[in-house]
Amino acid sequence: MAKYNFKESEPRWQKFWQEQNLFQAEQTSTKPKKYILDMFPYPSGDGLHMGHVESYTATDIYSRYWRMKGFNVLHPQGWDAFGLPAENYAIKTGVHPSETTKKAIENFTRQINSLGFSYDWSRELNTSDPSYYKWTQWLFLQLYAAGLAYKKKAKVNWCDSCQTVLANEQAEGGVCDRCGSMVVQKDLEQWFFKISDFIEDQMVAGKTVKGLLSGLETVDWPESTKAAQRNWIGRSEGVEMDFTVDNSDQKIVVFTTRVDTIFGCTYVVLAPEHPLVSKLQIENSTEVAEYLATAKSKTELERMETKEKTGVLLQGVTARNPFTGVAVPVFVADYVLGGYGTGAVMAVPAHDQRDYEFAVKYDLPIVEVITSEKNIAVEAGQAFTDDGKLINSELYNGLHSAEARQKMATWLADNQKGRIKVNYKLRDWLISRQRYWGAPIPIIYCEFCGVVPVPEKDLPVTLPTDVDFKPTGESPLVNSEAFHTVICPLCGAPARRESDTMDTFVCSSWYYLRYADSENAEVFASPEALKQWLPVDVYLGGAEHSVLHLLYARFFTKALQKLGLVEFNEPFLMLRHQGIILGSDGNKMSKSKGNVVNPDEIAKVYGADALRLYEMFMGPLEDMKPWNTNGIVGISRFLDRMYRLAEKIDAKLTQTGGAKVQSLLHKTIKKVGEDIEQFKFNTAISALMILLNELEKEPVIATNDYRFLALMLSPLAPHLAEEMWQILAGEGSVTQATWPMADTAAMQDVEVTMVVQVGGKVRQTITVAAGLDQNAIMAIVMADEVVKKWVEGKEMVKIVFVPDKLINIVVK
Ligand code: ANZ
Ligand code: ZN
Repeated sequence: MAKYNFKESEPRWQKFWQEQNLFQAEQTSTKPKKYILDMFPYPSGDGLHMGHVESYTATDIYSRYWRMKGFNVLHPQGWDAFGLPAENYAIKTGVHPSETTKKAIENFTRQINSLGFSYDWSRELNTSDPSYYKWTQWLFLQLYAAGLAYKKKAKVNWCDSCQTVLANEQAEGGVCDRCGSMVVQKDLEQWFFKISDFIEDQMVAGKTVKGLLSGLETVDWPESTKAAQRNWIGRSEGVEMDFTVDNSDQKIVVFTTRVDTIFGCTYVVLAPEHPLVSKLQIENSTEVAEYLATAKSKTELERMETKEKTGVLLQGVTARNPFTGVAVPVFVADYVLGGYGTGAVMAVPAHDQRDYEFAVKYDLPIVEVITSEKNIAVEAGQAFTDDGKLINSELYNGLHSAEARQKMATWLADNQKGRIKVNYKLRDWLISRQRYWGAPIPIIYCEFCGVVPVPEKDLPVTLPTDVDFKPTGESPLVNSEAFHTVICPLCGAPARRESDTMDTFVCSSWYYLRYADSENAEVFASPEALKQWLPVDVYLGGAEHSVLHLLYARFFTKALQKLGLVEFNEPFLMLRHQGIILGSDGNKMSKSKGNVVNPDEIAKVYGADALRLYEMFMGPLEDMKPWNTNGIVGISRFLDRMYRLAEKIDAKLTQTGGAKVQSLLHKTIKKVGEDIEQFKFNTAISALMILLNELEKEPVIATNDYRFLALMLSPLAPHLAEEMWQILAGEGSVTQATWPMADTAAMQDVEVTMVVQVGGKVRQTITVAAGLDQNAIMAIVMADEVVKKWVEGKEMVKIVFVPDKLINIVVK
C-alpha cells in the first residue's frame, strides 16, 4: 500500500464537501440545534496565523462531532472588515480600503478552505458590506429612539497619531491599543451608547432583563473572563455624605467605601474639576488657579500613578465632619478624579495610602481609628488599609468595620446627612470615530429641526468614494461633497450629515444575530430564525477579548431584549479561549522576531490534517504553547500509520484481537467522544495513538474496527477519514455517518488477577474472567491444587470476598 498522499487527497475532499454542500445548516429540521461560533476575523493583509488555525480547528472538530451525533449544527464564518489598518494602508498607498479588504478576504477564504474547515458559507457576512451595515445603522436608530444612544460633550481619549477618539476600553493604561501612542484628553462632542444602564437587572414590561453583572452567573465561561468583566464594571458599594462648608450654604458631598473610618478624617479633598472650586470664597485664588492649570495638562493615568501627590490648601475654607461636627481643612488635589464618585473625598491618612502620603507631605494630622492584632499602622510608614476594630470613634468603639459601616449608614440616613450609594467604574461606550472605514452614523443635522435620524427607508447611508484619506482630526467624510449634499427629512431644508463613523466594535456586537438569517433584506434577522438558532451555544476566541468585545456584545443583546427585538439575555452560553501559540523560541510570533510560522507553508509540507492535529496535540487548548516543527513530523507519521492499517484488513474477520483489544477499542470510542465534548483534544488524540499501537500488534484487522477508526478520526483529521471510509466502501461521506456507540459490555476489563488467602495469608493468585461472583470464584479456588492443600481437613468458618480482587477463606 502506498503512503497516504495528502497532496492529492485533501483538495479532492474539499471540493467534494463544497459540491455536496455538506455543512449547510438545515433551515427546517427536527434535530436539536447547536450554534458553534468562532470570533470572526479581521481580514488583515497578513492572512491566517497559527492562532486562527488553532481556534478554527477546535470549533471545526466540535462542529463535525455534533453533526455526527445527530445535531443540526450552525457553524458560520464571516469578516470583521471595517477598521483602521485598511484605512491606514490607504493613507500610505492610496489603495481604497474596500479593495484591500476584498483581497484579504479572498486570501483568508482560500486558506480556510485549504484546511478543511466545515463552515456554512451560505451565511457568510461582511461588516463593510452595505447589506450588513444597513442593519448596524438600523440598530443604532433603535437605540437612539430608545434613548440608549446619545450625543454629549465629554472629556474623551484622543489619539493624536490615529487622529481619532477611543473608547475607555481601547485606551487602557493611557495608551492607544491600536498604535501604542500616549492618549490625551480632549473635550469633544461625541456619540455614546448607554451601556451603564445595563449593569444591574431591570424590569421591562413585567419581565426581568438581567444586567451585565448578574447575567454572568448564568453562563458557562472561564472564571478569569468573568472576573475581568466584573472588574471592568467596578461595582463599589459605599455611602455619600455631606460635609457642610462653614460660612456658606454649600456642602461638599463625598463618596466613601470606608465610612467606618470617618472619625479619622482630618481633611477633605476636591478634584480640580469639582464645580465648588470656583464657587467657594477662597483667599488664595491665584495660587489655586495656577494649580488647576497644571492639573489640566495631565492625563488621568498620570494623576493616578503613585508619584508624589500634589495639592493646594483652599485658604479660608473649612468643612464640618457630619459625625463629629469638627471642622477640617479643604484641599484641591489631582489625585482625586473628577469623573468618579462625587469628585470629592474625605481623607483618612491613617487608613488610605494616598491620603497618608499627602498628609505626610503637607504635615496634616494622622488619626488612627481602626486596629488590627498587629498594630502596624503609622509606624511602618504606610496606612493600615484592612478592616478591623474601631477605636477613637466614640460610641462606635469596639465594633468591627463591617458592622460599623452598617450602623453609620443608618445614622446618616436617619439624620439626612448621607445615603447608601453604589458607584461603578464603567462609563458609557463612546462609539463615534473620526475615520472613514466604518459604518456611517445615520444622523442628519438640520438648522431648523436639530438632530434628525435618517428615515429607515433611506438606509443604508453608504460610504462615499470621493474622499481623501489624509487624517485631519475630522472624519475624511467631512470633505466629501457627495456625502453631504442632503436635505432634512423633516422640513426639506438643506442639511448636513453626521460625518463620524461607528467604532468597529459596534459592527461586531451583533453579527452573531445576523448569521441566523444573513440574507434577509427586510429585517436584521427574522424572529423565527432568531428563535431557531440563538443564543450561541459555544463561542470560541482569544482571551484578549475578555473585556471589550464580549462586554459590548452582551450589552447589545440586553438592549435588544429590552426593546423586544430578541428573547434572550446572554448571547454566548458557553465560552472558551484558545491559548496563544508562541514561536519555537518561546516568544510571541512576530515579524520582527522572525519566528512566524506560516500555516500555508506547513500545510504544503505536511498537509492540513497534520497541521490541524498537531495544533490540537500541542497541549490543552487554553494553554500558551510554543511551536515545534518536529512535533508535526510525528503527527504526520501517525496519520500515515492509521491509513496503512488498512493493509491488514481481513474481510472475513468479525473482530480484531481478543477481548483485551476490544475493550481498549471501546474505551477509546468513549474517551474520544467525551474529550471532544470537553475541548480536550490533546488527550483524545493521545488515546487514538495508544489504540493504534495496540492494533498494529495484531496480524489482521476486522473491517468493522477499521471503520471505528475512520469515524473517530472524522472530526479530527477529516480528509484522511474520508479516504479510510472509501477503502471500506462506506456510504457517502464519513462526515455524515453517525458517531459510534461504545459497547459497554466489551469495555469491561476482561480478565482480573485475584489474591487467594487462607486464614489471612496469601497462598495463591488466580487470573479469571472479570465480574465473577463468590460462588463461581469458590468453585475455581477449591479446584486449585495449592489452595486445596491449605484447606484440606480444616473447617471453613467464614469467607471474605472482594469482587475481582480478593477471596479469603477463614479456617479453624
Ligand atoms: C475614605 C476612605 C478611607 C477611603 C479609607 C478609602 C479608605 P473604590 O473601591 O474604587 O470605589 N475615592 C472616592 N472618590 C474618588 C475620586 N473621585 N478620586 C479618587 N479617589 C476617590 O474606592 C472608593 C474610595 O476611593 C473611597 O473611599 C475614597 O476614599 C476614594 F481608609 O473614602 B475612601
Ligand atoms: Zn429640518
